[in-house]
Amino acid sequence: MIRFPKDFLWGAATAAYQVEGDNCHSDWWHWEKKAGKESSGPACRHYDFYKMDFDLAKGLHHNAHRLSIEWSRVEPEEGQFSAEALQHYLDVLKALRARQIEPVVTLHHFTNPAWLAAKGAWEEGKSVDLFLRFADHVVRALAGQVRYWITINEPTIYVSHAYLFGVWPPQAKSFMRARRVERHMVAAHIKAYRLIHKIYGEQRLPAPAVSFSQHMMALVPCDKTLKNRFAAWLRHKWFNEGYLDTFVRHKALDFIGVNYYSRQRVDLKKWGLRNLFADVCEKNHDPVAANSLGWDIYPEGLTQVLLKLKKYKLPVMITENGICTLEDAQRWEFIAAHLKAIHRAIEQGVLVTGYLYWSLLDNFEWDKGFGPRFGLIEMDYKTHQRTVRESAKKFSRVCATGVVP
Ligand code: IFM
Repeated sequence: MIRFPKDFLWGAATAAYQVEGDNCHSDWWHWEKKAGKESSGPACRHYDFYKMDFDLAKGLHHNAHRLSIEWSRVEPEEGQFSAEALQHYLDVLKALRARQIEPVVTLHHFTNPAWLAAKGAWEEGKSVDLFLRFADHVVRALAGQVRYWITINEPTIYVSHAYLFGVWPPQAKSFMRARRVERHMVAAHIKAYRLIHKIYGEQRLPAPAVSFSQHMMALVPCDKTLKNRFAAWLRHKWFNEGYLDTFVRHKALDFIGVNYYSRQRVDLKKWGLRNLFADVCEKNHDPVAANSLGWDIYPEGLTQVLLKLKKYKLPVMITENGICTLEDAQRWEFIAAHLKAIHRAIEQGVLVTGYLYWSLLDNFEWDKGFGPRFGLIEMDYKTHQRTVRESAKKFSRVCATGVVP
């Protein structure tokens, strides 16, 4: 039996575009149609049904919930801020508070307003100021309800998918463009961090806790050769720790948000920048179970990455961890194994403060559409009926007691 600390945050995470539905002013809305991808359409209709979803979360003993603010709803046209959208998000946060659920609020989770995308999105130098203006409106309106802020979700994933691999809008494959976007996102986080603290000071609110969510992978050399050990080390530095090091240097993190899903087995094919960052082992040695998207399930990797965060001397919140599967029993096994992995890191001195499962609901998995099922709650996309899965009920016992059987 494993017992977690008393004040631990337990819950689940979502992102606006993936659950709300009808985000027609977003760049993704236009891109998914242009690229012939599955359309997000009404998604889970969470924009309308958020109270019902929070009742379900409350019933499952969640005491925390991560959500994101859709920039394109708050600022559908450049410089025009929607009082109605801001009021909506205020109502959403009050609905969480009324249920004693602590909100964790993300400002940027992959999507941009279509007007920003038309200007070149984050490639554009002005994107930093435009993001800050948006953040200023949102934080001033919502500060009274929020303690935990995530400025940007998974910048490494956003930059690599949109600007290196070319699978997300704007489908670029350019190292130079990726670097520009990365530079702007780094500046945006640092400035947003300071802005959020400033607004809380002005509003005489207790200090907020501000971070970003870092997608971390266990990067494991596929054999003991020096080249693969070196490549795995370098990739860890770049992929897992690049942003972290910069933000820590600028004193722009109050905690570390970790999104963890899987491992990558590093097998360097030849010496080249692309190879160093992308080569993976294709041999079927050391096989493990995988989720329905083929990602290796590797709970021990979570202990490994958490232990590597010890040097930053900051609290860590697991802002995402989850599995897409059609076998719900596998979901509970996944959760239990990862909670044990987190506990092992806590025992070794890592201060982990919360666990937010990805995701509360089945939802729109970006270019993969609605196929992957990550939810604690099953979604019938025709009727929008919600059904609580058995894994959710098992996880709810952990949320209620802090004990993993
Ligand atoms: O659905 C995504 C989420 O938007 C960001 N983190 C990973 C999840 C699963 O792919």
